[in-house]
Amino acid sequence: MRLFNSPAVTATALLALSSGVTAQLNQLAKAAGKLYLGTAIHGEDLNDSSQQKYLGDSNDFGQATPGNEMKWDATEPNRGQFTFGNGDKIANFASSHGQMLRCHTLVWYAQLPGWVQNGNWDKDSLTSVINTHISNVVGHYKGKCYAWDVVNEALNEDGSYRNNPFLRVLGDSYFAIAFDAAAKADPNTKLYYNDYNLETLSPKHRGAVKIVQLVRAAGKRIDGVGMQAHLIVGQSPPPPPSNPSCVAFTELDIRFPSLPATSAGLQQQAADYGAVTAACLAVEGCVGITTWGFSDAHSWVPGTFPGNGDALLYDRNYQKKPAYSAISSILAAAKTSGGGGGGGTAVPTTTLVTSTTTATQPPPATTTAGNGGGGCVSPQWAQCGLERMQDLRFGFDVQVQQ
Ligand code: 9MR
Repeated sequence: MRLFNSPAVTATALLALSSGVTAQLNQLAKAAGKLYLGTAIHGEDLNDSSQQKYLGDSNDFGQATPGNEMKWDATEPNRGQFTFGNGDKIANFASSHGQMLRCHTLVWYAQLPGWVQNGNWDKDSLTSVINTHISNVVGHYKGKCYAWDVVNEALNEDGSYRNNPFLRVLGDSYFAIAFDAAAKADPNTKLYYNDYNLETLSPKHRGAVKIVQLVRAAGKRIDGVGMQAHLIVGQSPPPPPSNPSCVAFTELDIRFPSLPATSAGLQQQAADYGAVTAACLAVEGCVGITTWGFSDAHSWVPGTFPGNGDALLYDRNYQKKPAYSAISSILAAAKTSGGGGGGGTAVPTTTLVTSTTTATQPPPATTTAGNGGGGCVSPQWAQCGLERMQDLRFGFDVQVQQ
């Protein structure tokens, strides 16, 4: 099933390539009005000098997300004992290479230490555990994280809440508890709900809308929704129609369901990457794209989906794949005169590869932000306008409540 209009992407890509695209991905993303193009960095990557060269090149990757090092099992393996060494290495690497940091993640059913998983909690004690965890971890990184994935993967595919220790004890109140704690610990970081399979108007997508509404109805701040975008070559769903719903692609990779990839397959993958890029460009509220790693030599995919793989932008020998060129070309074609402000992109119609991505754009935001009435809380990220989720009408068919 090929849902993207690949020929349009390919034509645009070829056009831009023939005009000679030499700038790198993050440079191009900023010139096209986005805040960043970034990558996940796993701690072990930094022990490998050959990877460091690519991961630290902020012209390509202007933003970093720690793959594992800020998760609960890494930061509070035992109750009240906080360990930040590995997270700090990534935060320091990002900072010394001039990269923004997306911090990941606070409340998640996975990589949750046994003491949380198996504790005999009641509402008060688990609330206290969440508050302590978040205030310490977010507090430790205060001022360093452009965004935090506050709650991760809390939905089943049918849009219902995933069974986890937090839901079992606290019901759906744990969302507001977590977002409130994060907001208090760092008023300037963007607070995201992050999940996979939100890229279509599915029941799960509507579940994410419900979470946004729930948190806001409780009077707490939630700034964005991360679409992880772990996709499959040739099956990548188009972005939601007429709906500038996502505010970031947070873990993008597009895997082959079987290997080796053919050269036609690599072209399809390039088209799919191009289409995701075009989708972000077409949506003013989409601040940036993060790929989950950069090289096919280092990816979570084969370990989780045996036989699948080659999902990233560089091959196993660190050579750029057609996917890299496709992103580069689409971004180059979308270059704006202003650049770098996050949003406000002017996308040539030739790059709007599917009509479904031509969303009704909210007017560019200037002064006030939606943010639960909080105003522009984060001017240093030049991102105030992107807080206007009420304008983004997250969820397409449901107005986000203030
Ligand atoms: O990349 C991470 C990998 O190293 C871990 O083994 C895995 C364990 O859960 O988590 C991976 O990252 C996940 C991310 O935190 C949340 N979305 C799915 C990612 C890929 O599994």
